[in-house]
Amino acid sequence: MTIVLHQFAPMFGLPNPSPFCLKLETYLRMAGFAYKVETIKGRIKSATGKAPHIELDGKMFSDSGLIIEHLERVNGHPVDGKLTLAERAQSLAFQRLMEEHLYQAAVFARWLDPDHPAETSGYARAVIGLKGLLGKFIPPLVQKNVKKSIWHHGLGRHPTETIWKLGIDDVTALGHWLGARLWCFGDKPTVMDAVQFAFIASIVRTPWDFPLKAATLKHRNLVDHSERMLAKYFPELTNSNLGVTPLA
Ligand SMILES: N[C@@H](CCC(=O)N[C@@H](CS)C(=O)NCC(=O)O)C(=O)O
Repeated sequence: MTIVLHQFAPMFGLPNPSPFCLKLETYLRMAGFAYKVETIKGRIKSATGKAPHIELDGKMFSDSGLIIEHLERVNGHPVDGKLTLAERAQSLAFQRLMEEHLYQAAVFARWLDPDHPAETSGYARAVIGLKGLLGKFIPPLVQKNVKKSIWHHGLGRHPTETIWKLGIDDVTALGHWLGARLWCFGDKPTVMDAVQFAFIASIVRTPWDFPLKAATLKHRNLVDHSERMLAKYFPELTNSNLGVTPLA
């Protein structure tokens, strides 16, 4: 089986600034699949126009969740195979919480945080990666589109403090649910661990401060879980812990 993973370039000391790319790459390592990375430059060439996507034996697949479902099915469920049906239901519900709701608050932080205009436009320029005049004019247009898409989702129609509160509620639910456990289910990581790692690391590694990050840092169990995942699946990055000083 030959897998080519198309994703963005690494950033913030993480394998990827995109939680969906980080989730999928983590899954490939959890399942023990060999893969090659192609860095996306310019337009994303997947069927959905979103990253990540993979070529599997020459055929294109998009959407991290659908890709994982496919790889699990055709390879005897190497990662989530031992979960009970009730655990699968919980895993799916929390994945949806992170990917369909918390994600919007994280995107707001990265692209639109009103208290950090210089940082968010610097991030937009870095991710888009264009130079010269295009590099000056395109990133603000993309930021405008991001604002529109969060508004269409609904979260973006709230005042800023409500957006932070709604994201913080998601992280609080995750923190309380994980409690003192090492992994989300049982004695080894599953797909939900990959998703939780990707989202928590994306929030706490964003290199400026915002209320969602401050609240996430208070959930040491979630930050420790992310560090455990990073050390286990990306040992080449272990020297750079999540860049977080332990809370007293
Ligand atoms: N459901 C998709 C979501 C992927 C997604 O939203 N990717 C973002 C990066 S984090 C993207 O490609 N955004 C570019 C765009 O929307 O044009 C998945 O699981 O792969």
